Amino acid sequence: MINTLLANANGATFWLPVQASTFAEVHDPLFYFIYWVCVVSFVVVVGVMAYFGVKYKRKQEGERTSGNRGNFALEVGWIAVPSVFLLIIFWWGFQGFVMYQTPPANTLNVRVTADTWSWSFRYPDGTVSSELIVPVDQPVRLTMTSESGSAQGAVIHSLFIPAFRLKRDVLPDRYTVLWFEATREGTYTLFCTEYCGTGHSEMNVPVHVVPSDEFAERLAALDSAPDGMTTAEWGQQLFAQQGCTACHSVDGSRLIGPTMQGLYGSTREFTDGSTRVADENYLRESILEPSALINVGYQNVMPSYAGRLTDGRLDAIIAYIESLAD
Ligand SMILES: [Cu+2]
Repeated sequence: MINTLLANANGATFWLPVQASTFAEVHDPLFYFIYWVCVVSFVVVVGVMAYFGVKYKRKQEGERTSGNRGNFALEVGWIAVPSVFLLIIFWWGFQGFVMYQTPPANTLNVRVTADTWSWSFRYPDGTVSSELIVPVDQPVRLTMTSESGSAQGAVIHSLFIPAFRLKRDVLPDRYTVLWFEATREGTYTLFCTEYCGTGHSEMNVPVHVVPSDEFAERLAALDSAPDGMTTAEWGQQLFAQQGCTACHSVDGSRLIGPTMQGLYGSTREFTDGSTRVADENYLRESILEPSALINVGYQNVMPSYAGRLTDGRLDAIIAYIESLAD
């Protein structure tokens, strides 16, 4: 088959990305079944139409059309044959739907929070990550919700991992559940696939599928700077990964929130009339409880990052903001 010829060793084809989960193995044959049914139907219908168009074209004035009033067997045929194909597609798809809806026992349970505009993944041991890290060949269950703690936060997102053939909406004030079993080590991309505002395009994060025996190590490493990186450099990376750049510039330009350039050590004026010098404690409080003090000229739209950053990561982000002082 043409698709087999085009397929890479990792299962990717012209139409579909790499196959990295058990769902991909169920989904892809059905996709190609529907695809080829459509191709064949198209060729037959358009072919017959073109042939008849030429064959029955009126060739001279006064030529009369056939008196044919119908063909019962033909009509039964063109109702019955497509119906059989539709039932096959329904039954096949329904099997996949049931599989999709029923997580097995003994899953690794990850809580997912979508925010404006970042993801956080919380593991059973309390570790929080902005990228999804999962062990290979183990079922993972995602319990997802959209953060509605801030004025702009209550929007619908949608989690999409094409390599896993996985997609479901992430809604405020309720949980939606997804599960998958990754079958191939590597790094894939997780997208937000529901337009959710200014920073929507910032919501692409890597999904790391790692060997089971490295998984615990990878989670533990989330709380310290990668090798060869200073704390402030790590903070810069986290600042981008956490989606902070969607609202805070680092070059002095004005976005939704104040710029980080020259912020540390400056005197801030707040909407309640008070002022305060931006020191480490102010930065920490502003990240964890952003609605407590609102800078004059700005709005109360930032979501709280409490519980979404480990202390090590929070320190790194603060170190980065300090490095941007004048
Ligand atoms: Cu989103």
